[in-house]
Amino acid sequence: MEHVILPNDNYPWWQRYQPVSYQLYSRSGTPEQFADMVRRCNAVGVRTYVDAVINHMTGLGRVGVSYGGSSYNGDAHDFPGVPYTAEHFTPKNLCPSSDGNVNNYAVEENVRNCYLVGLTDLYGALDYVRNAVAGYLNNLVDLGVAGIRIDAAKHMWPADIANMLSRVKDLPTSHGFPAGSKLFVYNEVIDRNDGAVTVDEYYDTGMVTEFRYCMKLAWGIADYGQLGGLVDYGWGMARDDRAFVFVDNHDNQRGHGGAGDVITHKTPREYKQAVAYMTAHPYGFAQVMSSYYFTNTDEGPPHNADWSTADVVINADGSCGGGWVCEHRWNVIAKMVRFRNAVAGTAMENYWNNGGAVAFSRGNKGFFAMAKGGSMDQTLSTGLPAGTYCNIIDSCATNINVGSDGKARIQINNYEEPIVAICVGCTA
Ligand code: QV4
Ligand code: CA
Repeated sequence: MEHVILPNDNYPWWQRYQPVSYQLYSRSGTPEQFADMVRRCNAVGVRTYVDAVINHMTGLGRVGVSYGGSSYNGDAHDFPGVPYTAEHFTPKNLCPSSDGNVNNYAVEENVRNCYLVGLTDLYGALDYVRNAVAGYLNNLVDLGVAGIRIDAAKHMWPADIANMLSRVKDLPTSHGFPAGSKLFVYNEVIDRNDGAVTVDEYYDTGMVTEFRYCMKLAWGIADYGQLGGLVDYGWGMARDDRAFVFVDNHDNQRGHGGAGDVITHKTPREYKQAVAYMTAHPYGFAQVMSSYYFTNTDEGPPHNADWSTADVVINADGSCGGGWVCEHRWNVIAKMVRFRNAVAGTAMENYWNNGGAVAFSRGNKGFFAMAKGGSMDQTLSTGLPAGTYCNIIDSCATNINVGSDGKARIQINNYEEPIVAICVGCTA
């Protein structure tokens, strides 16, 4: 959507999180360009998920004109592009904080009724606001968008979100969705057992981000002995069919929300192990991060001379250039996504972990092993039917023979990509 433009801060990435209107003009282009992208992606089976910022509009003090021509004035709470005026923002008397900002995560009303870092907070209880947000979401649905991330859902009342979503129509069959398909929704709730708002409050409005998973996985990659405790319900982690998991995201990879104890592309060897373990493991719905390189944590994506977002450069070997990291194209990560799809619906079995290497099967469809130091040699139960399988990670350069007892000798000798993944029906 239209958002603030901040030339004095060199157009930081986070300017997109200060909405001006729901017109689809942004740093990335025009409504026509967006619609065209979604249409072309749907045609080849690639779905689009939109980061929907619906808790607030711009920060206080922000004044200007956005990409589509809509003006904005944060202090006056005036956003004619929607339009929203002062009456559509959370009444001051509902916010129990001295400066009007979110400053006490132990109090629910403080988290949800106050201004998150000075961002003008929409009053989601109003029919007018619910309708305006639903209008935005329905426009996305009409264009063929498959799902949304609800930004700052932790700062919204679950009942308000539920009401907004109840006004959203089914996904259009004209874009290839089966009749009756609903918008896929995941709620951004940073719950690290550190406040009044918990992930389970959002089970009725979709999936929820599970930030404890990022920490647990980072600890597990540092010390494989801890990997067995990755999913810790005793610690409040979201139930399996609601957990939205990831190794890192755009905030915690650069010290913003939920940062600390997170592995990122900056340590590629560890990162590949973390993504491999996440994708091999059945817990939750997994998201693969794709980044751009940065030195300054405010710095926006690679850009053209006019600061518009630069195209992604694809090198001859399929990797990215021009400042784009493209983790999703890294060999291990792309291959492990194939593994996850091949074993979907199966349980984790035959779990084995000696502190330096870990292995498990996924039902009778796949088997995964990973060695922290780069090598292992163990005979293990694979859960698979007897036969010869090939390691998809090294593009089938090595074979693994599973005997009639379901066991196989698992050897790893690869420092950079110390992983074996075999699955029924998987080839190079
Ligand atoms: C400044 C001062 C405030 C002051 C305000 C008054 O810091 O004290 O009250 O001015 O005018 C930017 C600046 C921030 C500035 C604010 C408002 O960094 O300094 O406040 O704008 O002008 C992203 C960035 C933020 C950025 C925001 C809006 O991370 O730095 O703030 O975009 O541009 C919590 C939440 C969680 C949130 C996380 C970051 O529970 O929901 O913090 N995560 C999501 C997104 C995140 C985004 C937002 C929410 C806001 O993932 O990227 O914040 O939409 O954990
Ligand atoms: Ca709010």
